Amino acid sequence: MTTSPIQTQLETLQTEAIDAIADSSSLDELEQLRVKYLGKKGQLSQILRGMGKLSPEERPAVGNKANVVKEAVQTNLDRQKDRLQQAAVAAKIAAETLDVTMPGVSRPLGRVHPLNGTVDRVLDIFVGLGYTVATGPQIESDYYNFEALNTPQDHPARDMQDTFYLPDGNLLRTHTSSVQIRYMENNEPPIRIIAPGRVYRRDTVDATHSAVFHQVELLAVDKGLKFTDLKGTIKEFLQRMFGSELPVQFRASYFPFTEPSAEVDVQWKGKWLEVMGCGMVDPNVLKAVGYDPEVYTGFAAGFGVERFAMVLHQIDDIRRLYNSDLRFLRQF
Ligand code: 2U9
Repeated sequence: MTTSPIQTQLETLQTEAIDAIADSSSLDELEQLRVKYLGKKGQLSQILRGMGKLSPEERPAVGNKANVVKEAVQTNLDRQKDRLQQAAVAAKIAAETLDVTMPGVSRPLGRVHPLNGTVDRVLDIFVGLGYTVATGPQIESDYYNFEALNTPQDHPARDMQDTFYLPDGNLLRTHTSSVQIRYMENNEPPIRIIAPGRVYRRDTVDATHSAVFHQVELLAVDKGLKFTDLKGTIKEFLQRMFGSELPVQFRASYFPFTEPSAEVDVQWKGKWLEVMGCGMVDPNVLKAVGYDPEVYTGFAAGFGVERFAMVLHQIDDIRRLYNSDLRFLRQF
């Protein structure tokens, strides 16, 4: 029996298809080859369309051959598909491999600034004693910063602290006492509050003065509060802050918003150091917020956070707390 041209075409198709499949490098490419050779409009279908011209005797042999070719191409397609899929998985695994022996990227750990650390400790102590933290605006009116604190326009105490005035007549608060006035206006006694915050004074900057610094002030108002309650609170606070055996002394002083008033010294590294001021809230201050001074008394105290931090950490210049020198800050 002679080989018909169709059989030759089928053999050529098989050889070509198997070579092309072996050379394919992606699943997409492989799918295109399947369509090209075995698809409905593919080469195999086109060749088989020519079978109509064959004699009935020739047809079975050609039909057989066509099936053999189709199966051979399909088997090669399937094998190559498996291979490419495995290669894709292997490539993905290789790309995702994590070398746990590589050195890590070290990220420097931040730390709490000594000023914030000091405020945090102070607030912890007072919150432990039942106080609530209160805050308020840094731009204040004359009323909340001075007038309500028994410091009228012509009061000599206004010369004690020079103030930054704003063009609109408001000012940068010189203490956080304005926070306590606002709090008292909105709350009834008994109150126990602690007001931390930034304050501003027209001071010439030197090793112990800054035009911007931080204060903490405390205020308690209740029936029957006495100077001894103030002394006990302050002493307890200072001993928790500096050490339980710390010697503390109170010296008579003057502030417009407290009467009587005192300054508080602690014995630290062999010397008496002034660390804060305090006193019984002046009846005029209680009146200004609508509290009856015949019914309620109060005590208050205030101190500079920078000064506390400097004493606690033996810092010699207040400016070190502001210039963000990491060699300095890393020590805390
Ligand atoms: C109200 C009534 C009274 C707060 C007080 C001081 C004494 C005091 C200074 C310490 C160093 C400020 O940072 S500093 O310059 N403060 O000596 N402060 S009594 O008295 C108040 C507060 C609020 C309503």
